[in-house]
Amino acid sequence: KPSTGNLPLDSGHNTKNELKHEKVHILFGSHTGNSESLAIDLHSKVKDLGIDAVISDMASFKTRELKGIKKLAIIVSTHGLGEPPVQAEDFYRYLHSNKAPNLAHLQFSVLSLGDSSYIDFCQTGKDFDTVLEKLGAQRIVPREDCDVDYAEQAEAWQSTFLSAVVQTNGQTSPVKAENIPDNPANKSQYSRNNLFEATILEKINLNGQGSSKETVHLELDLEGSGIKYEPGDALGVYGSNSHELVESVLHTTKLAGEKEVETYEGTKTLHDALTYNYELTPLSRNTLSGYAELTDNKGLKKILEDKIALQEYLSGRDFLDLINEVPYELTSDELISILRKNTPRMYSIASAQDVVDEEVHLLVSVVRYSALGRNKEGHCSSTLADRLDIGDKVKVFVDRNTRFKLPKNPEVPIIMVGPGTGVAPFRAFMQQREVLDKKGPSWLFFGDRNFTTDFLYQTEWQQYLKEGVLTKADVAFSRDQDQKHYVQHRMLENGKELYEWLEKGAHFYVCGDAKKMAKDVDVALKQIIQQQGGITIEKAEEYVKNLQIANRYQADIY
Ligand code: 2AM
Repeated sequence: KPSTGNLPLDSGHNTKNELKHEKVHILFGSHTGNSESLAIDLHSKVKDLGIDAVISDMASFKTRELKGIKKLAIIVSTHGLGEPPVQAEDFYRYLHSNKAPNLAHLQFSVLSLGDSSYIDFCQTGKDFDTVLEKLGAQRIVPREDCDVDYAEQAEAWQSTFLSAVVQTNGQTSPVKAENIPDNPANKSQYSRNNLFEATILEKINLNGQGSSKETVHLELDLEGSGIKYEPGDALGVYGSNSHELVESVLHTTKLAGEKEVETYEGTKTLHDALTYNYELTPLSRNTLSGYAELTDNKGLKKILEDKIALQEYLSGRDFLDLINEVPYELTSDELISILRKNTPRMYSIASAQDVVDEEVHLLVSVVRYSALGRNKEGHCSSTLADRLDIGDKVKVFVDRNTRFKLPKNPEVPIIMVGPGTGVAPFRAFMQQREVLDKKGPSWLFFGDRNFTTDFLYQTEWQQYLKEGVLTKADVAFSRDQDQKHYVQHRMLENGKELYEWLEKGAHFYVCGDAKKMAKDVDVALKQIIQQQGGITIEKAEEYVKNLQIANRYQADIY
């Protein structure tokens, strides 16, 4: 049975309560647990209004129940690549299949979470919204598409949804939604709504000289913040734009940096607003579309109509490229109105508090490339690498990930696949297990380009192996020989043993690149199960599906 965390699931058969209102059903499809915590919050708010409510994750929801549901709230996140979270896959497919029922009796609204730096922003939420309407259901309040910093928008949607629920029941008491709860175990005053400024204690480039990569290990001080996190959680970090990029934008737009502008954080100079409050890189779809409207440029509008052309256009471009290519005299207010609000980047935490106490460690891959004749860099990774030093402060918050967690029982075996920065949460896992007397076996698959320069945390893994905290480690250095060696090749070579671990109840974790690596690892896993289990590929897929449902296959991929 799928786990719903610590959530007491309402049976839906509560006949003792004679409520005159229609019951509200809340369905969530969570990727990292944000949709889940918003759903839990909505559930309690509906109940506070004296209205019966049922909450369920999409994976364990029985679709035949749809017939009896009158009011439905869907809270769902979109995977970075525009796909539904694993938890939502089956329900998503069902609604889009020819088995989907007529839903004329149903009123609904969708709250979707996503990241607007991806082209398929909130696609899963949009799809649910469209398909429910197509099946005859009526929208009670419009869908809300939330960006990474979702708190405000989610609160606004919740408030309108609750008002509508009350009104459609013939009751008109005003409804006020309070703040979205943060981590319930976290008694800290700091949250994504009240950022903590952490001091950088340590900063080391882990790659050796001559490496083609730059991967920075950071230690941040949380002292006095009361902030708590668990292995598997991520840290939201706010970056800034480089002085050169801001100056170039000011130069091209011929706007004065000293001019005062109204930002979402009050009045600031344009220079500061462009440095700290808005994003200039990468170019976002919304910024492009805002600029296309302002300039009324036919070429840009055409690009925006075609997904492939858009993807290609946005790739490697930043705002400076755009204003150089399509000149237009922007006012400072226009400029600010089309730029993306500074949005945090999420980094998987690389430490456990049982070991590092009031610190948090991160592993950050520094993004640098050259495109359209200029050197470019990642907004946040270059802030951490170039613009902040030991002793400087950076704004952070903990982003809980309830869907990437060590097994509750520390004796359960774990298999960890984490090439590149994907290894970060596994360092946290090992720290967490290091302090325990009894612990189960653990197996790490790590990969990177070159052994001599890119073996991240090499001595720590060796120490963990020696101490028996880590049972096995297999590494794949892709560029030390002519042929590519990847983590999935190491998995396949060890197929027999890996399958034995799974059969013994091991949890399987994968962290890192979503576009290729995690997909290839998934294919390898299925192949191993098929071969070693002597079953068909369909049965192997079912085996993997069951691992997912049992929360024994967890992915933190980006
Ligand atoms: P490459 O850069 O030589 O292709 C961490 O980035 C490591 O993951 C690198 O060794 C990188 O290899 C490797 N990698 C790239 N694509 C991968 C894939 N599809 N599956 C597994 N590892 C991959």
